[in-house]
Amino acid sequence: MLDKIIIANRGEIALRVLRACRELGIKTVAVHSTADANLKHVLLADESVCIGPAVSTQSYLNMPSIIAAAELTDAAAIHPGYGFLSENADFAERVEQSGFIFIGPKSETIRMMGDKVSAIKVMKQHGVPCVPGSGEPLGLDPDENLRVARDIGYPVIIKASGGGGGRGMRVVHNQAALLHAINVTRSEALAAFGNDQIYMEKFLEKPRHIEFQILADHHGNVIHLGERDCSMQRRHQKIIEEAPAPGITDAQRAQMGERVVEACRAVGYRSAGTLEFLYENGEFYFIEMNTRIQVEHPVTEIVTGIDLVKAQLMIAAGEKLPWTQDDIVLRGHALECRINAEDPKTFMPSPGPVRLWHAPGGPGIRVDSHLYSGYSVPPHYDSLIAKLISYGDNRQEAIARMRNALSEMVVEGIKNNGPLHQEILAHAAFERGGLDIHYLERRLGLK
Ligand code: MV4
Repeated sequence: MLDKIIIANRGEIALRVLRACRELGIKTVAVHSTADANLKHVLLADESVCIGPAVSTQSYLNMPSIIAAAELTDAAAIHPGYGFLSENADFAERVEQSGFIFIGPKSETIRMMGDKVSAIKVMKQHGVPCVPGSGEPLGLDPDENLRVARDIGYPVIIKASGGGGGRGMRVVHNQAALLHAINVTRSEALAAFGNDQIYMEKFLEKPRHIEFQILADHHGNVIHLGERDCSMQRRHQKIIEEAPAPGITDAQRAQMGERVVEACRAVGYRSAGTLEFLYENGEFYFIEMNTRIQVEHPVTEIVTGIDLVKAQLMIAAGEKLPWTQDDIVLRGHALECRINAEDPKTFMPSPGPVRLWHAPGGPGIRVDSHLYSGYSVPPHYDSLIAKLISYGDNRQEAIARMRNALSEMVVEGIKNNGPLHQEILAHAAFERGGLDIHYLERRLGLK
C-alpha cells in the first residue's frame, strides 16, 4: 500500500480522501491555500503545507507548488480529487515525471478523453453507442459543413472538442444559422481552450443525463458499478443525483455495462472513471468521459457497497481489483442533494462564518461535509458545503429519508439551498422520477 499521499484539493472531497487514507493506514499531507488553513481535513491531516495564496491559480492550480510539497514531505502519490488539476493531463504527466504516482488514469488517457472528438471516436470504435454526428472535427469548407448538418438532421449542436461540462456549445435549429454558429463556436473555443477544434452532433431535445461508473486496475481488470441519474441540474451544475437511474432495467444496465467495460479495457483505462450518456426514448448515447472521482460518487458507493476512493488508492498502489463483475450487486436506492452556500432563490453565493452547523442523521443518511460550527466559508472557491446522501430499500424510502434530513439540517450564518431541495422533493413529478435535464430550469422559469 502507499505510505503517504498528498491531498491536492480542498473542502468535502479532501476530507473524503483523508478518511479513506486513514482507514488504509496511509499518511496524509494536506496542501492548502492561505484562505484554507482552518479546513477540517487540514486540521486532521498528519502534515500540512501551504502552497500559495487564496486565488486558486496560485494554489490549487499551481503545479510546481504541489509537486514541491510532495518532494518536501516525501509523499508517494498525489490524489487530485475533482475539479482543479484532476483532469489536467499535463499535471498528471509532470507528477509521473517527478517520480510520484498520480492517483488516476495515465496522462495519455486523460489527454485522450479531454479531447472530446478522440474520446467519442475511441468509444464508438469499441462498441459504445454515440450521438449521430460528424465523428470528425469540422473542416473549413462551408458546403461540406452544411452537408454534414443536413445528413445529421436539424437541430444540431456544435461543440468544442476541448470543452465539456457544458462549456463551448451552441444549438443550431436551421441551415440559415449554421455557418455563423460554427464560426462563433470555433473562435470561442480557441479563446477558451486554446484549441479551435469543433464537432457536430444531433441535438437531443429532452434527454436525461445518465452516467456509468467504472473501476479498472493496472492488470486489465475492469468492472462497472451501474449508473447514476444526474438530470436534476441548473446551468450545468448538478444538484441532485441518484442511483440506480429510475426505469433502467437490469437488462439495459447489463448490456451498457458490458459495452463500457469492454471499451475501457480496450483503451487500457485504469482507476475510477465515468462515461456520460444522454438517454432519450430508451436509447443511450455516449457524450463524454470523466477521468476523475466525481462529486456524486457516494450514491454508487451506497448501492454497491464499494468504497470508490479506497478502490482508487488500492489501484494506484498496483493491487488487483478484489471484485469481478458478478460480485457487483445493486441494492436499494440512493439520492444525493448538493448543499451549496448560496441564496436558494437568486443562486448568489453566500460565503462567510457558519455560526451553527447541525448535520442530519438517522437511518439511511450519510453526510459528506467539511463544515463545523465556527468555520468560515471562503469566497474564493466552489460553494459546495455538504452532500446529503440518503438511502433506502427503494426510491420512495430514500426520498422520505432525504426529506427528513433536509428538515433536520441546520446551517446558521450563511444561506444555503436546502429550501430549494425541499421544494423539488415535494413535487409529484420528482416522486415519479425520470425527469429530463431541462426540468429544473423550466420550473424555475415558470415562477
Ligand atoms: C448535448 C445535449 C443535447 N444533444 N448533446 C451539456 C453538458 C455537456 N456534457 C453536454 N451537454 C449537452 N450535450 C447533444 N447532442 C444537451 C446537453 C445539455 C446537458 C447535458 C447534460 C446535463 C445537462 C445539460 C444541460 C443542457 C444541455
